[in-house]
Amino acid sequence: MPANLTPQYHKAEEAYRRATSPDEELSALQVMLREVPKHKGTDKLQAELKQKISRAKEDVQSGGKASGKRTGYRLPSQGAGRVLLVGPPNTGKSQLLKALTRAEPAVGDYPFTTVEPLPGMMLFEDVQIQLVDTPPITSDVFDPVTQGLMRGADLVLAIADLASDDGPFEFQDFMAKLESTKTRLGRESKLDENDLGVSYTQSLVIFNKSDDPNAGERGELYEEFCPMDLESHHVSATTASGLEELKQEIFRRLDVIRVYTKSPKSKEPDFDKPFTVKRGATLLDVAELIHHDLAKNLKNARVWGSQVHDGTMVKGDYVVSDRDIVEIQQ
Ligand SMILES: Nc1nc2c(ncn2[C@@H]2O[C@H](COP(=O)(O)OP(=O)(O)OP(=O)(O)O)[C@@H](O)[C@H]2O)c(=O)[nH]1
Ligand SMILES: [Mg+2]
Repeated sequence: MPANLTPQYHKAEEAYRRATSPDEELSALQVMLREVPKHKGTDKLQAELKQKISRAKEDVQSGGKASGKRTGYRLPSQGAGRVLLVGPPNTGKSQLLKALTRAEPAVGDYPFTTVEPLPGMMLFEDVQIQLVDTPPITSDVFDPVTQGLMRGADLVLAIADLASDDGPFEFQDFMAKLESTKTRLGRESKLDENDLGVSYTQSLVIFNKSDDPNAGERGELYEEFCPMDLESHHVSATTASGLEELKQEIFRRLDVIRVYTKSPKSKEPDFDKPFTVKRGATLLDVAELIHHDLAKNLKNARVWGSQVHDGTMVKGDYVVSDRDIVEIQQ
């Protein structure tokens, strides 16, 4: 990927990776082409973008039939980020959703219990995070809805089964299936440098059913038959072992920080529900979350937090820190 691409380019690239309709793809690609620096070093990228734009235009005209890939399926986003549970059948994806949220998915000791995505909210400290359970992926099936959700997720948890001897082989099939598509697991979320159509979403492997008496040996089988370049965690959805650590890791991976607001009229901040923004976001981004007009009319704010003296006066470009309290003045 050429250096010195603008922040707008990277933002559009992210939108392209997450696009669920031809319209969204086309508008993201058009921004990418507009933003790419025009010189010899980017000739290849420009050509690829132009080609993708003409294909996306065909797709828009045919209502998505030209590629048949995008579904336009939408699941409303909620909370500080979306975490998708995927994997081979019967590994305990639904049981994990049940253990981590208040959702009540069907859990069954047979494959293909889950037939459609089901969201639930997980509370970590005072932050709500959306988890989404999905139907299983095998060498035969990887439905386009799950594919779209994977591309759009902030984090994917690939669930592996430590209680079945078939586990490592089914996981192998699952990984091979992903490799045969353009939607893959990665150490970080990005588009492939050599093929912009291939999307990686940051992922963790979760070895579930660690309560099984033979879990240790099966773990070794995974290492032998299915080596993976991804970080992993061992948990049990039924005994809850490892789940607290998993929650912490999920929060860490979302890379969000929380900000509490305080009205100039009241003495106490509102600690009930923090606003969450990506690390590196500014006060202006926080104001935008609260209300568009607040961002438009933003002049100053006072901040209480770990990186500033109490009540420091700041402007919209102030980079917020975790657990900052801000009092916005218009
Ligand atoms: N011993 C043990 N069994 C578990 C654990 N988690 C799930 N199970 C069992 O594994 C079986 C499958 O669980 P599900 O949650 O339905 O699995 P799934 O991955 O959602 O399955 P599909 O929807 O078919 O893909 C059920 O019988 C669960 O009770 C665990 O941590 N330990
Ligand atoms: Mg299920």
